[in-house]
Amino acid sequence: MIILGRGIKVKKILCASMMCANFNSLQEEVEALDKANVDIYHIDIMDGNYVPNFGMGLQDFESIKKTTTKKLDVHLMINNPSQHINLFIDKGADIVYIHPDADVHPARTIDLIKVKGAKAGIAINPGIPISAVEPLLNIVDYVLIMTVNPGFAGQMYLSYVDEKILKLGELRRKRDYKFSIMIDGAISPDKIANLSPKGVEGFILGTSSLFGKDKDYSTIINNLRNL
Ligand code: S6P
Ligand code: MG
Repeated sequence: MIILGRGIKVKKILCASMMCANFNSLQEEVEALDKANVDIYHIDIMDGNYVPNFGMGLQDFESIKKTTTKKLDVHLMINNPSQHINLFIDKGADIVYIHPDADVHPARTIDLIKVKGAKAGIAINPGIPISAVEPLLNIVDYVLIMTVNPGFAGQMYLSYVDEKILKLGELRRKRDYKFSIMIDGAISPDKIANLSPKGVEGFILGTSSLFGKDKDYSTIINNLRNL
């Protein structure tokens, strides 16, 4: 179900970007997001090296995992991710995203993730073309297109990435690839409304659409689903 006529809703995968949550009450945050029926918890892991910031850690991951039965993804913004994927999969990560440019053997790491029983995704930075990762498209479950440079929440959406998103959708149609297209970075309601009918299934929701608003999560998620 990808391109549909007026009035028919396209199914969306709505992911809560937990680095934007209120850490003073993480458990309540997860309970409210569960109630709002988000699909996936998105956990940003950073090493202060691949990106100039530190994100969430293993303990945050574990704490969220304990509170929900929903899926957790880990977005590994770290160098040499293959060295650390066991850590997260053993603690219950359902989806692991690596940045292929951070890994000497990304294809091997993707296989490793799948052998360990998780779904594998690649995250593509704004400055990286689809052609650079084309051989991997056949073996991944998810492609996460970064619409900001990775490392920080609250940045500006980089519109030049739109062309790449559409190109990836086209390539998937042509070659019948099976991955889902996800987008991450400054995802506002209008981006969701615009890109959902164009083949993007998944949206990482941070400060641009979910957190720090004056509405409750259930109302927000419901509105986003109905866009
Ligand atoms: C950025 C990270 C993202 C952010 C998310 C925040 O490096 O991978 O997942 O947490 O983009 O959303 P927003 O709406 O504040 O940009
Ligand atoms: Mg992310």
